[in-house]
Amino acid sequence: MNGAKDNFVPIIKVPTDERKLNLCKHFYNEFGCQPEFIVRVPGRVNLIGEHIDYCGYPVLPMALEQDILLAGSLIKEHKLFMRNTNSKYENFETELKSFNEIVISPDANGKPYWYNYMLCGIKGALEHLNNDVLYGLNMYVDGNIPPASGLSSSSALVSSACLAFLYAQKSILNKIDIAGLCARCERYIGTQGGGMDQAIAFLAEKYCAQYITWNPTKATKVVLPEGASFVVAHSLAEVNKAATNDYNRRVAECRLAAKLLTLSLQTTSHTIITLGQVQKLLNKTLEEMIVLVKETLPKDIYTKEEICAILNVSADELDNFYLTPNTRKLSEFKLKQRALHVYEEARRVEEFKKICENTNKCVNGTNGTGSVKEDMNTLERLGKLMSESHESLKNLYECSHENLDRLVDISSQKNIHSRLTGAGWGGCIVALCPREKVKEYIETLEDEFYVNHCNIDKSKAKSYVFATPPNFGAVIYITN
Ligand code: ADP
Ligand code: NG1
Ligand code: MG
Repeated sequence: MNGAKDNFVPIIKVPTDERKLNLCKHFYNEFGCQPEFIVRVPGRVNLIGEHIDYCGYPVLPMALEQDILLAGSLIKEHKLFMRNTNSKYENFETELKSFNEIVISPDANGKPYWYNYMLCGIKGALEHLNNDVLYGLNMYVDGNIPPASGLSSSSALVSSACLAFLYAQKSILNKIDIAGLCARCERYIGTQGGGMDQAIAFLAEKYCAQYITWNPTKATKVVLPEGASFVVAHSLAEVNKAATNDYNRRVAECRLAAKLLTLSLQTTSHTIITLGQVQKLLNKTLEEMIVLVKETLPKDIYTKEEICAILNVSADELDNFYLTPNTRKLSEFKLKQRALHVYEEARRVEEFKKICENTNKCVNGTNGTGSVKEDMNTLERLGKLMSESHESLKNLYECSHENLDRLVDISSQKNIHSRLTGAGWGGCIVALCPREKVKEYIETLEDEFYVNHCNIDKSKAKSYVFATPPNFGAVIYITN
């Protein structure tokens, strides 16, 4: 049975391993003392349910072994010192200002500095603490989540800074609350994320994926079929989501689609509602919502003027209530395609979860037929949902990349289903591979994608593709 302590981030004695010892050595050389704690926050791979968290729909991610480690020690001065074991991330230090005074601005090209993500976490913690702080902090970061690749390195960084800062000020939050706080404060970077990455970072458990639902945030374990392995492969295209308006554009298109769909309810309020809320208000099934989208949003493109006219609002009102600073200049929006993806993807998540649960019953002998044949059929059904998800992300949501599509095609020629994972426009695919075929499948990707298609050395190719079991969530390690 879960005890109340399971609701909080575990605080445990640090296990010694080479990576943590190396981090402590860096820390000592820089700050002249040992860290008092090391915070660990994992990256994640989303198995299914892409671009629907911000529409209020459940998602199904699991945590990775790869993580951000942040070593910290308290200092009396109200200052923040940030260091990184990777020399491409420059040193940063600043006075510890009040919540309002922390301004998070990108570089001249609109790309956030690495330490901006840390500042997001600290800004969120300061807001939570009402600026009531005791200590400044020395921080040293070591990360091994491939950055800008859809495996949620950004949220691991934001969350590690927020968790470390709260811990330093002796403030303890339960996992659900800190996940919510981190989701809100990562938005200071500029993207209007839905909360999946921070939720799984804190609520993940070893050996299972989590079905995450919203309002209130809740994680339900999903045991994956025994014969299934999940393989992650990098497309070699990195994309920083806060440096372009692609992500926020999709968020805005979903908001506008939701608003147009609610017109049939004759509402005049300006409150933002999600596609999920529309479904609830209309009391319809996902299938009925799909039909409604086709009837109500027939056009391929809606101009800003058309939307203003339909909603009976001025361009300024549209800018202020529905759009973000980086989407206000857009003049055209795709509403039908985005809404169709969201409702269909939400349906795939439900199906994926149901298949896992039924298989689990079989394996546990409830209906007594946990045969190998049944398992193959299960993997095929789950895989098919993943392939459909990719098709939809590519065609309706338009967030794929030619390298991602190439990886998916090579996989499907080997009868392996896969899909892009995370926000897309680059980053990684996740593939469902029968356990006994993992070695052969990884070899195929190494040869056909990395070596033949991208001209990469076979030895280097190995670092871009890995099989990953579900890992555990955030932890605070104490060092003495
Ligand atoms: P992701 O899909 O990985 O979350 P984002 O575009 O949201 O991608 O965030 C990527 C950014 O996070 C990087 O450009 C970098 O600024 C920051 N980042 C990721 N990992 C690290 C790290 N180990 N150290 C410093 N900054 C990191
Ligand atoms: P990545 O790719 O990790 O930046 C983003 C969002 C998620 C979710 C996915 C798409 C943030 C912090 N994360 O993830 O909330 O919407 O895209 O499913 O904005
Ligand atoms: Mg991110």
